[in-house]
Amino acid sequence: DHKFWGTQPVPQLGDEIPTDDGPIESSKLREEVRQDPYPLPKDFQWSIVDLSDSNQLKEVYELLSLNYVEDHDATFRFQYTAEFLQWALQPPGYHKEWHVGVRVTSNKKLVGFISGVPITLKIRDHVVKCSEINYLCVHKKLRSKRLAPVLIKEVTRQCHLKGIFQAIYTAGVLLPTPITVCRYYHRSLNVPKLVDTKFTYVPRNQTLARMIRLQKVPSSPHLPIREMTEGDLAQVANLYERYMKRFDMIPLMSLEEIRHHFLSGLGKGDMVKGRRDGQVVWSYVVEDPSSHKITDFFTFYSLPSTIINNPKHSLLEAAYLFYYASETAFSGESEEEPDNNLKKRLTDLISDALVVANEASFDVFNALTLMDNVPFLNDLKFGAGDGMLNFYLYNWRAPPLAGMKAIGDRE
Ligand code: YNC
Ligand code: MG
Repeated sequence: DHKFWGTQPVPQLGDEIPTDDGPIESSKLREEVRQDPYPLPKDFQWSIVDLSDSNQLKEVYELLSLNYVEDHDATFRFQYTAEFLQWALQPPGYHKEWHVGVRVTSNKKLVGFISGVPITLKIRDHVVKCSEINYLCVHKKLRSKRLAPVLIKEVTRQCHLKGIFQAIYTAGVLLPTPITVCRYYHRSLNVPKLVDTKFTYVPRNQTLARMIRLQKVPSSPHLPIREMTEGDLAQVANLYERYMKRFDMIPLMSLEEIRHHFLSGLGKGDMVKGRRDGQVVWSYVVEDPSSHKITDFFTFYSLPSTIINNPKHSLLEAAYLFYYASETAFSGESEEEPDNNLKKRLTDLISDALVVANEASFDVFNALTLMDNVPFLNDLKFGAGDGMLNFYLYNWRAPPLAGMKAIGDRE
């Protein structure tokens, strides 16, 4: 039983499966929204965090790097970088009021955080202005004191004050009630390190040498890929928009948003070991050599994890598949399921993403069972992980989405 979630406008466990889409409760006028912050337990205070201030950015980075999501047996913990957090939390139209912190009143130490960013979702036939909620975190010493519900209610109030009444969020934990669920898949790049850190293991009847040989990534790409540039954006935005029509729940992105997600966060300076200093996102296009038309693109981002208590390695360098698209989707017979041509093309395209990630010294490449991923995951030697990612909508009732027909996100 969910003392908090039972009070919220989300589909409750055991409710009938909805047959149509729409809000659960209606929007309020600005003056009907609660004007004062929710009360915190004594000794704590609210604090809007200004992420343009490098000191405050560092405080969020430190809170998360010590207290954020760990895997089930506490071997790995996400270590979002400061550059990543700026990229993820300051997209076009962001509101600093949606970066909500909790501090200890006496010494001002940051001990709690939750964030929202604006996102326009298309959910089947509905276009819904939402917030995307992420980075909910309470310091390990303050767990199980019901601080999380207060953080959630406060960020909800801040969204309401900006006229936003729906949200999307993801979590590994099961809450009332997912709209879809995806599994994480992992493609090993640095096999010896993944074995050393127990991310993966050498199965019986297998040797490390054989595993390394089997997982070897080609040294050059199949397709004529190059880094995406500013001049590609109009074509990339157009291809993104048309390709994403294949799926039931997608973010609609303006040119500005495309630019932010794919071309900010490229880092500065020269390439060292396949990356620039502070690089968060990798974006590549395939340009047709004769027509100069952009026919495909892929993007992935860097999200390292701390390796907890390992004598030899302290950081797992993981790349996560983000968005991609291919014109091949429009030349086949079916516009829905990936036909064989599209499946072949995506296999080549994402195989090239593996080449780039390997050159950039990533240890592992991760992807979820969404979009058109499932058909190429096996061919490209991804293995099923034990992590699941549940997708949730706040204050939006909708029939469940078919597996993999949902968007990606940055968890
Ligand atoms: C979670 N991840 O069920 P009930 S994901 C939502 N998301 O409530 P307490 C969660 N709710 O069941 P603790 C949740 N985890 O009694 C727990 N809950 O109704 C619920 N971990 O609160 C839980 N980050 O304060 C229960 O728990 C209630 O001290 C218990 O704090 C929880 O960012 C947490 O995994 C997660 O830092 C903060 O464990 C803490 O344990 C922690 O006693 C490590 O809380 C980091 C971690 C979560 C990552 C994420 C998405 C968050 C979405 C929040 C919901 C947004 C709703 C939409 C709002 C905007 C609306 C508009 C418009
Ligand atoms: Mg708590």
